[in-house]
Amino acid sequence: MTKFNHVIVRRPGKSLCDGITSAPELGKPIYEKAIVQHDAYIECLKQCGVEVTVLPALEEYPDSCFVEDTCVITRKGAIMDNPGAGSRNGEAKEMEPTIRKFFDDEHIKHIVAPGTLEGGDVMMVGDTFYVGKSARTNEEGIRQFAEILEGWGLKCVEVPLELVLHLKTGVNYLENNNMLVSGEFITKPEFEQYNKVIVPEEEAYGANCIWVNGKVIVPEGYPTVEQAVRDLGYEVIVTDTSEYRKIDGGLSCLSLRFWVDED
Ligand code: CIR
Repeated sequence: MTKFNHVIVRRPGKSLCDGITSAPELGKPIYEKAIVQHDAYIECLKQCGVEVTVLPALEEYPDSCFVEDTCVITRKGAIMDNPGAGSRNGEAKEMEPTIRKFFDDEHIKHIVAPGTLEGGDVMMVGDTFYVGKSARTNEEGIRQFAEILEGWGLKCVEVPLELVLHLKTGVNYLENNNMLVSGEFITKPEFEQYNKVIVPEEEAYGANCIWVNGKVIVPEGYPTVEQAVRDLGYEVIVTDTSEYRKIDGGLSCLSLRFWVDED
């Protein structure tokens, strides 16, 4: 059964306003508001019973608060990503010393060039890892990822993406066989066996919710999604991520959630 006891986040920097975006019409994030939302996000995570490691901002990387894209953490070890976005590539190296506090050499692997992979393209369902082939994650990155997982007795399933940035932009697993799906993911055969909760197009951003120890954190402003998650029987925590949405960031991107055995 999935359970998390640790979460890593990174504070946004003032450079956040220069983050990559596909939606410039939403305007640039406002740093002061982003900080308030980040504080609230950390509080939500704490309510889920995890220890939160808060890393300092990295001004040279405008998108570095989206730590999910730097690393994939499985129950067998951590895989350092090789982010496909040029301006973000160095973020994985910045994350590695923190990952080393939790995992030894033997339990840290790397995706290396010409392979690229961003954690936003990876969705964990038990011991199966769905990975989106996207503009950020390429075939060679997926090949390396699958090989590492196989060595650990874990499974990789490739999902080709057509429209969205990352896999988890449009599909998120809430445990207990429940999956939030929007857009192109509604009909994908890879997800046929799950109890799919269909997110309406006008609330597509709300498909990016996170399950943390039985509670589900839902972005503020997506009432259909919120109600659907409540109807599934979860305790819901709502938080505002509107400043991050302006640069294509959602709830999952803002943290790395994992379990480590402690003695
Ligand atoms: C980017 O384009 O890389 C950032 N502006 C947003 C990253 C979102 N991360 C994610 O979905 N995992």
